[in-house]
Amino acid sequence: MKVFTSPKLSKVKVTSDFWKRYRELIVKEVLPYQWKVMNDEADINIAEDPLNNGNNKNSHAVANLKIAAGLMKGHHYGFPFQDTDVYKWLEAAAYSFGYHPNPDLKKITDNLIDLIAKAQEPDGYLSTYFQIDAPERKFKRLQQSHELYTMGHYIEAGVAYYKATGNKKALDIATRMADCIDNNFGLEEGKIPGYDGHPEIELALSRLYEVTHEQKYMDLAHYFLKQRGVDPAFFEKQIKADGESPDRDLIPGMRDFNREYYLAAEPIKDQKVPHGHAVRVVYLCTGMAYVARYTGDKDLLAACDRFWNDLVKRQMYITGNIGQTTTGEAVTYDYDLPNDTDYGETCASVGLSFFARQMLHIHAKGEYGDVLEKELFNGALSGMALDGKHFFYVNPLEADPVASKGNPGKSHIITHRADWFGCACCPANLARLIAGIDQYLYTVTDDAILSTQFISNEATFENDVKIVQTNNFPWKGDIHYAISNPNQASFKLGIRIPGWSPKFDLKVNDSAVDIPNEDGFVYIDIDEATTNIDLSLDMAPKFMRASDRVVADQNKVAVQRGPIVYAAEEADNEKPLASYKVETDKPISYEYDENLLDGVGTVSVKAEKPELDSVDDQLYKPLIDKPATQEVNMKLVPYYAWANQKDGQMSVWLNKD
Ligand code: FUB
Ligand code: ZN
Repeated sequence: MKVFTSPKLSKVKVTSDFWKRYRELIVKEVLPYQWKVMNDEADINIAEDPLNNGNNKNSHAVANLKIAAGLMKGHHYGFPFQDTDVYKWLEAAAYSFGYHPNPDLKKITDNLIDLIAKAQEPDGYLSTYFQIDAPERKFKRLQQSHELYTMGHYIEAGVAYYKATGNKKALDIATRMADCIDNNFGLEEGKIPGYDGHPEIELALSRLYEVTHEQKYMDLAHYFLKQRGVDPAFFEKQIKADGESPDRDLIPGMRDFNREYYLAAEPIKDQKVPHGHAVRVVYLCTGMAYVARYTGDKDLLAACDRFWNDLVKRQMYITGNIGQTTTGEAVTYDYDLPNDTDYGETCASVGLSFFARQMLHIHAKGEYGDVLEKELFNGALSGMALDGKHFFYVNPLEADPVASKGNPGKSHIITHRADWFGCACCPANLARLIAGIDQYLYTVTDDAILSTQFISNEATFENDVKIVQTNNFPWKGDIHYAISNPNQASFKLGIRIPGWSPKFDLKVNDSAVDIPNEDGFVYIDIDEATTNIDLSLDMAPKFMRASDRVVADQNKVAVQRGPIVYAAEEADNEKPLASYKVETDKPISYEYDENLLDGVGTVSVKAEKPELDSVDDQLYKPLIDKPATQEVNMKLVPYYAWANQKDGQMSVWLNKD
């Protein structure tokens, strides 16, 4: 019997035109712009952020670090987790060096590492809010403090920076932080038997473990996951001890959310479905998946599967966005998927991408690659404008500037991307996802290399194995793989068959082959010196419907072609968009327009459009008085690119005939 052993992955170079444009944008626009903003040197309007209550102060994120380092005088400004904007940016910069070496930027980031090292306390602690303004309250109000979340974000950045540049100081800061946390948390006498209100440290410690191979970091991550919810009153007890008066709150209103909101009402193994704040959910899930993978903890593994199923099968928008309500930026309940009041935070999509990537390591199932692809090409990507300098925090599926202005219940929905936010967690989070996209293309298991995404790339593996994938995805579905294997190693290549293309044609060395689809992958045995594979996917545009349990999408259709979900905009279709009735029995046409929105495939559907009632008409009338209608074309653009034309209504789900 042949033995298949997967060669280890060494490097992936992204060659996709679609992603090369975004990744160059990260280097040329996004990173410089965000650095300016965080140094308070950009001319921006934060007051536009509806969640910022008209406050137009600058970011102050770098200044906070300077004050903590003793290089500047002043108070902390911003959220207690303001430092994390800088760390996510640093992580994105680290990934960008992998495809775009940039000595000028590297000077800035090396100096930033020095600054962070100066700001760090001798015992490894670093959270500038507490260092500057509340040193006596360290680790005393973990429900709200975000201290472990903040340090976790540095740990992720430090690991990434060390891996990209070899800068040992960057890693030392991370290990010293992790050691500080290890010294303070745990069930031993004198330690805090708790965890952070915002999960993140679990995934960060797992990444630290991957690079240091220090078991204590995995054990600490495991501790946080096992301990969560064991004492459901942990946060309340801390608040009691730290001072119950609401003035003692670090973030007003945070104490009003219940234990479920913090995923801490009971141990994770007993939690049936994820509750609460969407980003907390997906960060926790990512940490659970890492730790389950490295420890084999069956309870955690079962929780990963449960949470995944609930989120993806019952609470995820067709664009991949999650979080249905602005109240607490939270998930709500199964099949509750309102389109015009949803939240769909960019960070939640980034976090779901992390979770999907980890689940691919646990089970070789195409559905994780499907969700990852959905985020990359829709829900996460919509978080940034084509210019790289404007961002969405909230990603609705239906929007109307008039409603956002006139209805307070919709004021969180903005119809053009903002310069920045008072709580600016999303912009750099998306930057790190895009800059690090090369890490999402392959999953190497013991017996197979899984190619999970159709993003052109050249990947080198141990034993001189090279896989070159070429295509013009997402616009075309012809995917070519050229595999060079000069030492004739034996391994399996698993190629994902996307859920949206159950029909596909596959050729190996020009001969058609009929290989079964196993859980979303086809496996090809590779042992020749060269192998060529051609996969043709079904790129016909399709009308999609939601489960009929979703009240908000009853009698509505969306259009999807390949992984791209489409949206109608007022810029292309006379409003109101809700008045059109799409004729689903008529064909959908597709056209690639290189001059629109930096080059996009657009689709066009036929629809009936009624003449609008006069404003002087009665508001209600007998159904029999039907208005005259005419057949029109509706033009749709990819959801990720919406709000890059003139401001106006947008809708993903369209009424049907
Ligand atoms: O609480 C820290 C971050 O701020 C969360 O992850 C985001 O949802 C925003 O609330
Ligand atoms: Zn965010």
